[in-house]
Amino acid sequence: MQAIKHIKMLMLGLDVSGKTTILYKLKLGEVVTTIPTIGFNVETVDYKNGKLTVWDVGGQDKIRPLWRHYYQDTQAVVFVVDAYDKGRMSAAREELNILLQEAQLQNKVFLIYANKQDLPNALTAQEVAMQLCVQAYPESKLKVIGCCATTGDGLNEGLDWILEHAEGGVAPPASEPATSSFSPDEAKMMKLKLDAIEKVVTVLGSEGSMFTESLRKVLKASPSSHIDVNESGDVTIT
Ligand SMILES: Nc1nc2c(ncn2[C@@H]2O[C@H](COP(=O)(O)OP(=O)(O)OP(=O)(O)O)[C@@H](O)[C@H]2O)c(=O)[nH]1
Ligand SMILES: [Mg+2]
Repeated sequence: MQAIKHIKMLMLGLDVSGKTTILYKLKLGEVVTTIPTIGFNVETVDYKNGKLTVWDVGGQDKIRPLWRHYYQDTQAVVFVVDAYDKGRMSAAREELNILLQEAQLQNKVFLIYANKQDLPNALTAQEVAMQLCVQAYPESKLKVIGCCATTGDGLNEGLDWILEHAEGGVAPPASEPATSSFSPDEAKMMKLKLDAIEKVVTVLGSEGSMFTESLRKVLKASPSSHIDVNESGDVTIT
């Protein structure tokens, strides 16, 4: 029997690109009605010999500075593009470039889902690759795959590529949302992230506190020190 490969996948991309739809299509095999994600969703997906922890983080521009709080322990970045939204290809390219240059994400594999292939005149995977200027990357590092989250077409092809190319471990990644205990350092880090997120989402209104409440439960975190965060998501603790 093949050993189980544990992979933390971080799914990012502009808002409305289809990340949450992809997450629940993978997890439940169903199309769910989504609302814009404030914060994140996380699910574990069993696929072939992989146990994939898939983090789906909201992509609205106001909350993009928070993406970097999720980089740690990531083995595969899944960048979702709305292939129908030609007007925002350059914005997608800018965000992707930031990720590709990020120190913590060096040596990680990047899967790009060119989503919404069901819509008329959506850009093909090849056209998306051109728009994002990523044709020069070797296929073992970065791959663009056309998909449709609502039918599921192309999604498994992407997971196959990740299973083949992501490093993965035999034990769960440290940040898997287990109900078991975190080490003191991990707990401190998660609390920092939590408070940073909470500060920023206050600008978004009441949805912000709803999601941090559920996050607190998962992390068994409680507020203590004074946390400050600036507009780019930098955190100081006093
Ligand atoms: N036609 C079509 N619509 C899709 C597809 N995938 C997602 N959508 C629709 O696109 C809209 C946005 O989908 P979400 O999954 O909420 O997008 P998201 O990337 O999670 O957005 P944020 O949470 O704001 O970052 C929804 O109305 C989905 O039904 C697809 O493959 N085809
Ligand atoms: Mg979402």
